[in-house]
Amino acid sequence: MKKNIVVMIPTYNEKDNIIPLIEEILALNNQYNYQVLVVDDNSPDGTAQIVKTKFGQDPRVKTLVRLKRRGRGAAGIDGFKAALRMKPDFIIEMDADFSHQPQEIPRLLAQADQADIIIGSRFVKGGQDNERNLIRRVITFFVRLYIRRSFKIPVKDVSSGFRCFRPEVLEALDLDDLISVGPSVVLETLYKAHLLGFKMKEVPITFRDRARGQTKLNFPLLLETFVMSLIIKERLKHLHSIVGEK
Ligand SMILES: Nc1nc2c(ncn2[C@@H]2O[C@H](COP(=O)(O)OP(=O)(O)O)[C@@H](O)[C@H]2O)c(=O)[nH]1
Ligand SMILES: [Mg+2]
Repeated sequence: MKKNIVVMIPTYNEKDNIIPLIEEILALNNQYNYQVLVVDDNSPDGTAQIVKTKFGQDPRVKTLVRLKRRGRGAAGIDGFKAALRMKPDFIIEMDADFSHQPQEIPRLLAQADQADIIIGSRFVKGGQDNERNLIRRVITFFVRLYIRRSFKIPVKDVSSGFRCFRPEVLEALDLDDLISVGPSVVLETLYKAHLLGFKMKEVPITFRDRARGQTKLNFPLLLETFVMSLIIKERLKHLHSIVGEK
């Protein structure tokens, strides 16, 4: 029996990326049954409508349109809940902008039995960060340094949003209890999973510069993410003592 894979993709104004991205995912080798779940925050550029027009009749493509609480984190949390209802064997999350390459999905899945979370990593041997923007690379460098020092998660690419989860992990995270609205969700899920004792494995990926459209990351969002990281650490302290006692 082929395994069912749900690829969950949060989108905001990705009209020029989303159709070719979905097409590449559906064209991947047929060792798995792929379903794509687009989680769109009612993008003004019509991303969700474009997906519905192109794939409305295709049972492999679902669109979740969120009207409230815009944000990468809230979208990801709602997306994971919807993905779990699709009864997958594994759930992949990835960005819509081709920074994460569809053809690398099978490489994550090939390791999926080896750990609870497989992380597409820029910073293990064989991984690459082809982000051209120097400022972005500097930000990533310091974000990683801070998170690795402060949270001590045994992972090199702690801010990677290209990951494969066993459904049991997402269930155990208690998605309703997560507080991230923005990008801090990547850290919140990873940190909580680590504290709950789930095992992680990194697989090298080549991260590419955004192909089309614009990043939604800006200075206020970065600041929000930092403040959220402090709150998340404080909130999960009780789990930390549990892990510490093991
Ligand atoms: N649903 C939703 N998706 C978002 C939001 N902000 C960013 N995204 C998506 O999250 C992914 C990563 O965002 P991006 O802007 O590329 O961030 P960057 O890679 O850190 O520059 C992309 O697929 C975006 O379309 C949001 O507010 N809502
Ligand atoms: Mg991006």
